[in-house]
Amino acid sequence: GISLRDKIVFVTGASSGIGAATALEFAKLGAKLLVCARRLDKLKELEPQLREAGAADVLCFELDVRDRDEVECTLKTLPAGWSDIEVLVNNAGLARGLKKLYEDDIENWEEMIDTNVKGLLYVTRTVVSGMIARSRGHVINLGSIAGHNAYANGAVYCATKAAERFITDGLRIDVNGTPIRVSTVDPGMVKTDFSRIRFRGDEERAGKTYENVDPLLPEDVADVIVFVATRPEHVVLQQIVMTPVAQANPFTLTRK
Ligand code: 8X3
Repeated sequence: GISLRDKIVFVTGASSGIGAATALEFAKLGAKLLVCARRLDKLKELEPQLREAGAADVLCFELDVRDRDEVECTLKTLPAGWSDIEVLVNNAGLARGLKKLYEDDIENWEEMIDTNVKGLLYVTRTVVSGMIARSRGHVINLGSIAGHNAYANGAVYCATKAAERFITDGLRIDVNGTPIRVSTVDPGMVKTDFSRIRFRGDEERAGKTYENVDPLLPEDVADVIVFVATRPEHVVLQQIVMTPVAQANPFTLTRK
């Protein structure tokens, strides 16, 4: 595959889970890691690990992708040497709640739509305009099997991931004719803070999600993201769907 040594890789939501694992995998390739999250303290804990793993350099900053002005301002005024983003991994995202649509908490919807859809758009708009100007770059979005099938009590989360899938496809069409590549990696069950966040700290309910099943690990997804990013420049892996073997789709899961 192609080398990402000294190339800038930007990962959003890098403080934990798939984002942190992905930053670490790119660090091993000697990339320059540009990482953001809402929790700067968590990122600061990750920074020495990224350096130790081989990152050419690391720049951590606090960013809430929902804040449109903050996204634009921060990304347009990156320090010297940090603006030529080669790979953007749009990882920031979350699920909130698992309830019937007509009983669900509207605040949960706002948070998911603002982060998973609007936040992704804000970051993409800003970063891709630079990629177009430089005539190079790769956007890798985090989708989900939830974007392929709606499941019970997850209508809005699934809708945000379906939106992500179509935004990815639409963007790929819009950059067609340029060297820019656009991909989506769509995992099923991954063992991260996903369920703890979805269930707002209800550890028992969150734990049950991963009981008696070998879920994907964040590193499994990071591995695939790095594979996607390192294909020869004429190759684009448009969409990768990956699940634990025990999971065929969101509602067909066999527990041991
Ligand atoms: C996470 C996968 O199926 O739990 O996006 O929604 S699922």
